[in-house]
Amino acid sequence: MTTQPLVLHNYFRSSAAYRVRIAMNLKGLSYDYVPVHLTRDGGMQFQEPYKTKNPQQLVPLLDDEGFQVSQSIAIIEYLDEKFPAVRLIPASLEGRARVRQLALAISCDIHPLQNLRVLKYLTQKLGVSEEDKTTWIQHWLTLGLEALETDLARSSTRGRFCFGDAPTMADCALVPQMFSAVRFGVDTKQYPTLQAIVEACEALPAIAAAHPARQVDSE
Ligand SMILES: N[C@@H](CCC(=O)N[C@@H](CS)C(=O)NCC(=O)O)C(=O)O
Repeated sequence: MTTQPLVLHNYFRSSAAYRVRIAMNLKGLSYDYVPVHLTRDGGMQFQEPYKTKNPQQLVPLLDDEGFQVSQSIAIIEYLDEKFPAVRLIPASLEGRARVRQLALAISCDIHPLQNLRVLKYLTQKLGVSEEDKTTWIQHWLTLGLEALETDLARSSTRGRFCFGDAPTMADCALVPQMFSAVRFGVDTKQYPTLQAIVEACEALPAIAAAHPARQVDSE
């Protein structure tokens, strides 16, 4: 039994943290929300005590009674194994591979290219204009989401959600990525399958409660 509360080092707008909030809410896990403001005072992720906890200087980070783990996908997998009452990773071998495939396509190949530190490097070190930065973001987002749309539209294992009729880790990744797409000016109507899945997700109170606008540090 967990005696101390789970602690999630978090930032309302972080899509990686948003993935974990969705997973924890779906599992009914309460947690202490520790905000790590990514831009204020140069970014709290670069300052103590956070940078010692996570040398990657990225959010999220989960602390479970002193056991600390970063990387949203590793965190969700950890929580899924530790708290199996509500599963976010399917039981079948093929199902597990499929859900990981979708979650990793988003978290490894779409999201990192529009991460704050990458965008700062483009503008501050390489002198890329704000306009070209937006072109960069929209290019990589569109490429990634188009592929996901094609894949999910023809998928025989898609249900109301990315895999079947209950949300999985793939949905935990998709919802924040589509939120970011809207934020960065991508027209998500081009992706009807993805949009329908996101609408099904957002109809669930657990997922709606994880939205950036509903967090304690929301601005
Ligand atoms: N692969 C990591 C990505 C973590 C990540 O990139 N977090 C972003 C927010 S979404 C961050 O902390 N950025 C801070 C920065 O770029 O300085 C995960 O899935 O947890």
